[in-house]
This record gives sequence, structure tokens and C-alpha cells, in this order.
Amino acid sequence: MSTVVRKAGVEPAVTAARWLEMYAQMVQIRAFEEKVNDLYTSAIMPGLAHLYTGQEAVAVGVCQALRRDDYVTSTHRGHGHCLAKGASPDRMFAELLGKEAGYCAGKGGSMHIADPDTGNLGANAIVGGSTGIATGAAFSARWLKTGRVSVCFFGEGALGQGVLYEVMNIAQLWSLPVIYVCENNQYNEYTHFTETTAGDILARAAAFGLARERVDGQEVAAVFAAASRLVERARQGAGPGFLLCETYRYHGHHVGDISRSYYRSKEEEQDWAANRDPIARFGDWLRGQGLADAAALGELRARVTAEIDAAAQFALNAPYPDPSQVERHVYA
Ligand SMILES: Cc1ncc(C[n+]2csc(CCOP(=O)(O)OP(=O)(O)O)c2C)c(N)n1
Repeated sequence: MSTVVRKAGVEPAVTAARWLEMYAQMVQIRAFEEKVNDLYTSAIMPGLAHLYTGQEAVAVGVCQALRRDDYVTSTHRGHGHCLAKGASPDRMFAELLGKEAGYCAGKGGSMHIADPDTGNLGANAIVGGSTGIATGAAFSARWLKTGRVSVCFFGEGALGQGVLYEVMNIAQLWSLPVIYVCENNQYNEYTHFTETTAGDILARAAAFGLARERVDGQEVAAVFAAASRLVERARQGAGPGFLLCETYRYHGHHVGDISRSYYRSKEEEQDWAANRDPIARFGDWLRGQGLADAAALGELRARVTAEIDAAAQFALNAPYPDPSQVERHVYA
């Protein structure tokens, strides 16, 4: 059994093996997204993708607080949520490349990946669209007494969608086991959130009486601790929660958003990457605790990156669906 390694303010206690698993998951998400970017910029991947690079600590910290059968709903920027909840990278790459082995047999693409085996009810291209789904899943968990909790990931852009306030209202009234996780990566597409969002974000959750926390989304341990508190109280029947994570996306709004100087500066991008990178920070902490030295972390990164390369290669070699299947599982 792996030894417990305490970090101030982090409950439940975490073993050394689990800290390293969190690091590996964050590295996996980053390697996956960088590979997606390569595939897109080399014109191998069709369509678009919204990369999660920079936000890894949020998905991993939250999903580490969940059971495998707990639900998550995701967004257009959903690859990190899928991987953190346990999706397989080869089937994800296959989906992005339109191959039959993909999660939607290649017909959905980046913004429609769902994985019921890991409780993932799906990405969603409609901003705020998953809030109702997550709340409905929490209602079903309550009604069926399954003990499951539902997590709704969304960007701060969804704060402008009325449905979020309808579902927070009913979730609080009915004590539903749902956690609304707002990933404030600072920009709604090409607009800084302060130009679209009045007042204090947490005050919106407070208005309905939800339990709420604000964390540094670049610190996986802080995200994990706050998510664990909200998830456990929700599981006990104490009602919904709202977790605000301050974070940053490193790439453009989507892979094609290359020239960004008209809405954010290079200096700002470099500052987040150099001084607030979630993987670098976590690696420093792991080394400081003596959980791994630089060489061991380097080997881990190389192993995970090789696994991602192999998953992409699997998908590149995989067959396309037969044209006769074009209308199967497609609903309008
Ligand atoms: C209902 C709706 N309106 C507009 C869009 C177009 N759109 C796609 S992403 C986006 C901004 C999303 O910002 P945010 O929710 O903060 O997520 P982020 O992209 O920062 O992860 C918009 C307006 C959409 N997909 N759905």
C-alpha cells in the first residue's frame, strides 16, 4: 500500500501513488491536446477542436473527487473532462478522425464525445446546454437513490445563459446532488469575461443558497480538496454546490485561432505559461516532497506521451465507417 502524503488543507488524505496518478493524468491531457493540435495544423484532422491545454488541473482535480459511476457533463472544450473521467485516448482520437472505432462511430467529432461507461454524459456544443442535463442526471440519482453525484463543467461564458439560473434554483430547492464547476479561463471566445459578466460570479450561486468555493484552478490539490468537500456534502443529501476555478487556456479559442493579439497580449499568455503552469507547479511540489525526482517525472512524461502517440497511430490506421452506416444513430 502506498504511503499517505499530506498537503495542508487537502482532505481526504492522498497516497503517494495517487498524487503521481494525478500528475500522469494532467500530462496525458496535455499530450493528447498537443497531438490534436499537430493533427489539425497538418491538415490530417477534419473539423475543429477547442483545446484544454492549461486547464488540466481543473478536470483532474474534480474527477479525482468522483466515483467512476458519478456523472459528468462537458462542453465544447471537453477532451480533458473525458480523459480525466477515464475515457480511452485511442477511441477519442478515432472519433476526432471520423473513424468507426470512435465514441460516436466517427459521426460526432470533438464536441459530441460521450462515454457512459465512465459516467460521461457528453460534450455539448451549446454553451450552457449541459447544465440541464447534469441537473436532470442529479435528479435521477436522487430519485433512484443510487448515491451518484453529477458534475456540470462549463466555461464562464455559460454564466450568460438563463438555463443555468433555472437549474441552480431547482437544484437548491430539491437538494439535488449536482456540482456546477465554472472554469473561468478568462475569455468567452475573443472577449474578456469582465466585458460580459457583471458583479461577483460567486454571488450568483449565493443568491440561490448553493454551497460555493473559489479556487486557483492551476493548483490541482486545491481543486481536488474543494471538489471533495462539495461532492461529499452533495452525496450526503446536503444539496448542490458551485465551484469557481480560475484558469487559462493556452491555445486559441479553437485550433484555428492563431492570431490572438487583437484580444489578448503575448505577454499575458507567456506569464500564465511561465508562472502558473499547473503541470510545472505540481511537478515542483512532487519533487519537493521527495515523491519523484526530475528524472522520474521526465520518464513518466515520456511514457505517457508515447502512449498518446500510439493511440493517435491506432486511430490513423483505423477504418472509416462503411457508407451504409451514414444514417445509423443519427437523430434530427
Ligand atoms: C448558445 C450558444 N451561443 C453561442 C455559441 C458560440 N460559442 C461557442 S464557444 C463560445 C464561448 C464560450 O466561452 P466559455 O463558455 O467561457 O467557454 P471557453 O470557450 O472559454 O472554454 C461561444 C459564444 C454556442 N456554441 N452556443
